[in-house]
Amino acid sequence: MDTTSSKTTGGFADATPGPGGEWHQTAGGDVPVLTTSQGIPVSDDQNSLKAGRRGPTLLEDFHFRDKMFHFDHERIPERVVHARGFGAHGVFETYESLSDLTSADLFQRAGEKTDIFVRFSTVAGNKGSADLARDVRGFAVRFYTKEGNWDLVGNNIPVFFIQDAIKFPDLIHAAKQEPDRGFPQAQTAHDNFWDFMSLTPEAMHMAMWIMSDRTIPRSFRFMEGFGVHTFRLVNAEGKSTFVKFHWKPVLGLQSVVWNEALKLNGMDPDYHRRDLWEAIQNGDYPEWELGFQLFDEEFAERFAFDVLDATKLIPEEDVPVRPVGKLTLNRTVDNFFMETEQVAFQTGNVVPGIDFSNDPLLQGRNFSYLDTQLKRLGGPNFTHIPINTPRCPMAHFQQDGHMAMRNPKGRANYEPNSWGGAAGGPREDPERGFRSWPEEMGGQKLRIRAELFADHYSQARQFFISQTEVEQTHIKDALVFELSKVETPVIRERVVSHLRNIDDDLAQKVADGLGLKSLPDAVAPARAVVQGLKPSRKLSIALNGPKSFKGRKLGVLVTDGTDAALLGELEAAAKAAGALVELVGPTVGGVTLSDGSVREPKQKVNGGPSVLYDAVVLLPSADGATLLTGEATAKDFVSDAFAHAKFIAHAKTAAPLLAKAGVEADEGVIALSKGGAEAFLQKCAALRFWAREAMVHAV
Ligand code: HDE
Repeated sequence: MDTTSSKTTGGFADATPGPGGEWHQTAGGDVPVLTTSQGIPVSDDQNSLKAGRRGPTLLEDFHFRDKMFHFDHERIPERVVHARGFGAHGVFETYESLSDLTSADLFQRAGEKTDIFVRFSTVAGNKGSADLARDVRGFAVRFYTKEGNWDLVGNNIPVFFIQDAIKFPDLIHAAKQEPDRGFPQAQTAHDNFWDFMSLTPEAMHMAMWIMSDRTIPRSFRFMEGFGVHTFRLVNAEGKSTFVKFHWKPVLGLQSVVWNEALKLNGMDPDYHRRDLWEAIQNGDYPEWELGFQLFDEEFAERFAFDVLDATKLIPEEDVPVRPVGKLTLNRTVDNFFMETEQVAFQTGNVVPGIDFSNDPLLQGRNFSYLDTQLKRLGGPNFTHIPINTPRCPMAHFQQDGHMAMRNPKGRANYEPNSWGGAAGGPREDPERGFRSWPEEMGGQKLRIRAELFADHYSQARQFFISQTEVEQTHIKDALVFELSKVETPVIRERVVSHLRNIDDDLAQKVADGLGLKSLPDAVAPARAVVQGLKPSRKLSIALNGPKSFKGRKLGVLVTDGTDAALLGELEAAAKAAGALVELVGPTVGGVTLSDGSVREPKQKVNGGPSVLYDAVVLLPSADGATLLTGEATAKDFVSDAFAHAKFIAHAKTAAPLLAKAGVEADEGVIALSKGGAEAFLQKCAALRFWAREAMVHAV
């Protein structure tokens, strides 16, 4: 089946015309006749076959049985983690030849284009959970290279909770719903999670990241991706270079605020998938640059942390990220299940020129990803599913198994054989084939961790001091929020004991936020905290935001009598800035503007809250504003935008609504008059008027 082109017919995706290019059976024109799954034309799909007018349904009704049997078996197990995800197709373009570093075919030629498929996801929530859960985001990329599939299965956070894959089942059990009650869903604000965390000091660096705004991205389009582990690049001469992979969004980083996330989950649980779908459908293709952080054994030796430890990162100030190519997402899927659900990423999918390191987390993943597909997709032939089929020639002797679509042709199904030439089938090629980098190995078999793995707090502290003041406050608020949901006091206190090794001021503020009577003693660190690590700008979202309002969305409140000229100017300015405008009104049926023209708002005000937008503009007429003062959701539209530190522009006529919402004028609240739209949009590039936040959050 071809998943690369859009279908022109509805119904079953395999509804291809017969050998003569004609439908065998048509219901008129190009409309095919409905058939059973065996191709038998169906005359009546509304009524089952019955004995007599009011009699029982007959077992003989093969059409009913065929339909119901298939429906009964539509579900497959959801992913044990990263169950909720959203995928899209795109292309990766290599900037320049990297043959000095790697023999990977996709990096040999400048301008080389490689098809890719990306799936973004949350980790803990089940398939039907909400997009804005506080959670790590998966950022899994498949490159369909000319020498096989390379899967870079990353996250939007460069470090991980644990150091050894053997702890992964414990971590995930603790994070997901508690087993006796089956809740809470898609959130870490519960006892089991923080119990595990507080008993696992290696998780403290990650704890800082997940309590930061990284776990509530505004959109998949505005977040980074990381391969997390150290990998190896190997060139044609067999020279190896260590590498860490980075994805950087061209539109800059952006997150929402926590109260906004909570509201978004109710108003639009599909907020992230809708955002990506709409951006691609509108031709506003999201882009990321792939970057390499390259280093050698000598750096690895001298670096203060172990490069095989996935709870550590290498600051970009120490090893800069070299951009090597650009990923553009330019096509939505044709079918969610066929592509997004059935895609089977595997960390073990590497191509010649790319190799693993000994990171014990990566080593464990290489087992898990292959193993899990067997359960999820039901058999070993999942590479026969189009989204998983390499887009390069394949030749091997694997055969049979459930749902085999392609068995090798001919007599030879083993090698060596005596059949010779093409009849003998494929042979290995020591030159072109994948060769593992011949690292020296030795020593005893031991269940231990290398010494530097015992450093649990140094980089947690570095992350914290790299944040802006607003971001530090958000981390504190998130910790207080999550731990306030923890019912067992000793767990709350244990977390604070760890925080004391990260930042004493943070520990004190969290203790105050939790109402602790006194500050608990610090946990004794297993290894001395490295002092003097410098802040790294790249670890902050706020310091890596966009340069313009491009790709962002304005919510504009309109009513009958809205100033048409002002709205027109705003829309033109937004278009020029590459931003989207969505109208919100008292009804979706239409509002009549001051010039008599009629516009249909996309949202009714109670379904279009300001949390859906990056900034808002209030353009009601005087009568419209008075009308809206009686509508609680219109008041919320304004008061939420204000509380979430958004830029608010307003016509003079909006004054009653601003008053009703309790808005106090500040530099983020802008009176809009003719000629002012462009300046307002320029201001919006800052995304939030953060100075307001401290004024509206007292506890
Ligand atoms: Fe995963 N992870 N993981 N993970 N992971 C899965 O594979 C696992 C880890 C990541 O969109 C599963 O196909 C182990 C780190 C993403 O389909 C499973 C360990 C990182 C996705 C699995 C980790 C990730 C998964 C579940 C610890 C970032 C979604 C379904 C050693 C670098 C891929 C599946 C998609 C999915 C195992 C840790 C990223 C069970 C054992 C670290 C993006 O195989």
